[in-house]
Amino acid sequence: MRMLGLTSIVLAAGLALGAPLHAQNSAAPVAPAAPAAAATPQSAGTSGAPAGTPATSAAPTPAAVADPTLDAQGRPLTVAAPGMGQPEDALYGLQEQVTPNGREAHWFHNWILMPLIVVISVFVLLLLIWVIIRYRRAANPTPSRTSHNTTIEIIWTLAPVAILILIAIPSIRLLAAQFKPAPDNAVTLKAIGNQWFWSYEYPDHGDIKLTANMLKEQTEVVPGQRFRTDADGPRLLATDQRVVLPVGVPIRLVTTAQDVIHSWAIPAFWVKLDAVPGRLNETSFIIEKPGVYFGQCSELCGARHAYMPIAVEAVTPEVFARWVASKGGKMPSEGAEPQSTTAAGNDAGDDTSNGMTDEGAPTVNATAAPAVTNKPATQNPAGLGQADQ
Ligand SMILES: [Cu+2]
Repeated sequence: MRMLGLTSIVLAAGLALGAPLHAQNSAAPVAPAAPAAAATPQSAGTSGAPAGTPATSAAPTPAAVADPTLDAQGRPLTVAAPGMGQPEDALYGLQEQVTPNGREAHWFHNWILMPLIVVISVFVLLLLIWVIIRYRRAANPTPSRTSHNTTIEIIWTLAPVAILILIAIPSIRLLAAQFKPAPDNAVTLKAIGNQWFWSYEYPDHGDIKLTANMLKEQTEVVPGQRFRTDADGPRLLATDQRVVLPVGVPIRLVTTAQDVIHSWAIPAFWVKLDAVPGRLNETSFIIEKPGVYFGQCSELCGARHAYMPIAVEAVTPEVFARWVASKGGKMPSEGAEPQSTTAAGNDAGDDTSNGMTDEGAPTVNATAAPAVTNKPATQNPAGLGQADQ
């Protein structure tokens, strides 16, 4: 019985390790009814820009193609929908998953781990209650002097082992799937953590660089500056620029950081990947549904850790191609070479080097390259960074 109790403790500990996802779901704020701000200019600092020009912070040239994700005023066309890709009021369990790995993990949690934990916990509880009642001093004045029973000892050793092996099979399969290298036709997104915002690069799509800062509330900005509306997303999760990715296409996510360790996490994608200075971490996923998905930095990284959200807009590959064009980039197929040969010597085992560094330099310490600092944080007070370091 002790072994069984131990097993349930181990399982419970495993569940607790998975708890940050829950915590993130429930701790993230729910969007309050923000004042409608349809008439407010959305692009701070670009008042002179013609209508239709997206308020990009890092676009190298004025784009001839209009950004298909923004309207003429620069507001996002795809409105963040409650119940999809964002925390929900009173949501019990995980967010709806929109990647194959996420769906499998969700199934694993709901149909293997939770039932198993419940059954074992209830079984151990019933045994305890039975022992407490049946063998109390009043009911059992002369206790048995039995100290060994080989049969029961073999059972309570082997049963937990069998249970753990049964869990290990789907668990290791899922673990392997999460770190399976992306295929050659994957879209590479490089996410760079900074104190305290995310910047992004699309190394396979020309020189596209984005900087995403959290959108502040209307009461927190000076008149004329862009602030969050419900169309942008929930409070503390909406960003001034969304990461645009195609659906149905493998995404190769590469993370690194500029200063301290951050973590790029989107609960609906089942993705949480640390962004470590001087290192490149990689994972891959396929988004199955168009929509807007939100996440947060998930590694305690300093004073404004809670204010560096992640917003991803998943669009069809056609819209993605137009978005790339609007940012002055180009699809890999438009280039002189196919994507799989853009980086010299690039192959499946070496694909983190694909575009990560300029001259095919080793990927180690790639963040030392100044190219990462495409733009300072526009909304973070300058003094905070120094004070915290
Ligand atoms: Cu961070």
